Amino acid sequence: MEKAFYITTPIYYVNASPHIGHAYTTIVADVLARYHRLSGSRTFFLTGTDEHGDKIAEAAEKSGVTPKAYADRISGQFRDLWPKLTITNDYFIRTTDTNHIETVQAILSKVYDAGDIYFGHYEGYYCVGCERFYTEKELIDGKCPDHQTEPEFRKESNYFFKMSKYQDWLISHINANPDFIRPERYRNEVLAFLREPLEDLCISRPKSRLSWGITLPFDENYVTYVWFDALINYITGIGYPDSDNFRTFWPVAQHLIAKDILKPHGIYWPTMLKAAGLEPYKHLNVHGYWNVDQSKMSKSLGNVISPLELKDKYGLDAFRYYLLREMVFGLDSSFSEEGFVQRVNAELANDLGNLVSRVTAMVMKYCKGKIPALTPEADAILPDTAARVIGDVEKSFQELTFHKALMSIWELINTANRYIVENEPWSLAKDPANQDRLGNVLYQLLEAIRVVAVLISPFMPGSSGKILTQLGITDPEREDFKTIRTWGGLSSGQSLQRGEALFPRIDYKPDGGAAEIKAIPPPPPIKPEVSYEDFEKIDLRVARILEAEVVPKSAKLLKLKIDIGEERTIVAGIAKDYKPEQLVGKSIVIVANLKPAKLMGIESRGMLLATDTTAEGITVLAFDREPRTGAKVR
Ligand code: ME8
Repeated sequence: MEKAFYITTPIYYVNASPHIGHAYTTIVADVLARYHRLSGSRTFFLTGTDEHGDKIAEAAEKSGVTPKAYADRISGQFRDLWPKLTITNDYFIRTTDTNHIETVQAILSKVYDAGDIYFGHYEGYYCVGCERFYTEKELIDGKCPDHQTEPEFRKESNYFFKMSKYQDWLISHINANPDFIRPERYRNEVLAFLREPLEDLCISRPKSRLSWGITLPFDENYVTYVWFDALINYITGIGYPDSDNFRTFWPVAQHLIAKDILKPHGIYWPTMLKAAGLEPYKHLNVHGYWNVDQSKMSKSLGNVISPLELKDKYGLDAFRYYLLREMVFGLDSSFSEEGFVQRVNAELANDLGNLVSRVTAMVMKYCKGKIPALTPEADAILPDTAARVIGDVEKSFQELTFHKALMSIWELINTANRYIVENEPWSLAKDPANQDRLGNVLYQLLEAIRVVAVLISPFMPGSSGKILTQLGITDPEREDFKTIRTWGGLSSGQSLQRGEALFPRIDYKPDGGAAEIKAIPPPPPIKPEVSYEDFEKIDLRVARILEAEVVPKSAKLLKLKIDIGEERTIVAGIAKDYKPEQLVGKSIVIVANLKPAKLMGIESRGMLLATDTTAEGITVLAFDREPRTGAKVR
């Protein structure tokens, strides 16, 4: 049977312009869709906009336009943004589209006719930002935990969906399908909600208060509650009820969301589907928040970062790479422009960019720009690493551990970079007797680059295409997850097409300026092995910095008073990268049994651990949670 893959993003509210939170979810969906296409699956990727409800009506009123005019404008911003981020959605749905309105009414009629909708009275706390009622228990200090605003108290007669009737079914479905909601922490969160009795869901709003919505098919004085309307987009978008797409894709549906909308997706939606006689979706994939200064990035908090600005400043592929490499899917991440630049310089410009430019330059120089021959006595290291990495990347895609997929790909890149250092093609080139060996080494490197180019293609489609073109591949589209399984796919004799640098190095200036700077040499090769006993001779300890001051007349040195269970003074050459006040209170790691040394007349009893000078300067080793001072580090 043909493999099929269906991925959706949330449909975004049209009350605010897109920021990197929206861009992240949509790029993740795009990476997945591209991967599944490259693996030979029939794929459908849906995104769109959520346009009804109080929130949009309020935003439109503030702007002095009709809700529809307002929705048209912001929906257009989302629709225009996606091609600029090379998003390959198959369809863009709007909840104001006629086919969606008809589908919502059809589902409402079905559930109503089945007796699962009744008329009743409700009062409770409503957060307009979330467009939902909160129980008192869910509020923190009386406020919505997401928007940090006080919800409105509302009393209304309305229609209700008998959600409570499906509580037991939902619990058993989640228990029987451990990866229905993933990662596991969110499955547990939904199960925790379900430990309390589920209330029925209020699914209407009286037109006397809100007219911007889809009229109920059984009472024209009411419009549909925006979540009951919005969730149904996932079936409208693939042609519910009787299209070929619906039959192919609904059984494999996967939704992608952030944790803010876990409850509607984890509870309302599966029970709505059950009541409408439809199968539940296959997976709900939930990610964390992009934070800025510890707070969720959101329009209401006024701390948004624009995806287009970043893309224009640093390039699209660098932006896509950073988002997917930095965030561990499921956990929160902090956005930092400085961190972004560090990754681009170290991982893209240095590791990947230099690999491609060094290898292609050597083929130009030593092989007249033509791909050399692969001889039978080829080394195993690169094909073996490539085969393992391809397997690891595929596994990471199944588990949605995108950062791990990229780390695996970088293992192959770094192995290739080491292979250059170990085999010194420039030395082989000097001896005519070594020409076969030289050709072989360069062929292996070019093949590794071909595999890397295909593996990165879901993440960085533009750069992948450029690399494949540089390798002289005339039809890059034909390369996929199948063609890289055979080592030796490059045709000997084919000419390379050298291009410009893939990822120019960025000189980061916190005031917002960015310029290219000179290349810094790559890190030295790994040193020879040592035994565990030898390693154990070095006593590493957690130290807390008590005081820090500049060493007079020295540009590089700082004098640090530290606590490792006893007080000591150490001197560290980090003054160019750290100000004394940034260090006080920090926990670091020191070598506690290094022979004391005098630096500028001060005795240093120990040495702190930090990176060599890199393009980003020196980075001191620190902890991700507070360790015990003096603890041994191994
Ligand atoms: O909730 N970090 O729309 P919305 C990560 N219309 N992702 C973020 C984010 C952040 N700081 N901020 C937003 C809605 N997102 C409803 C959805 S679906 C039937 C209806 C992303 O515009 C993330 O995907 O508030 C989150 O779930 C979504 O935007 C919320 O978008």
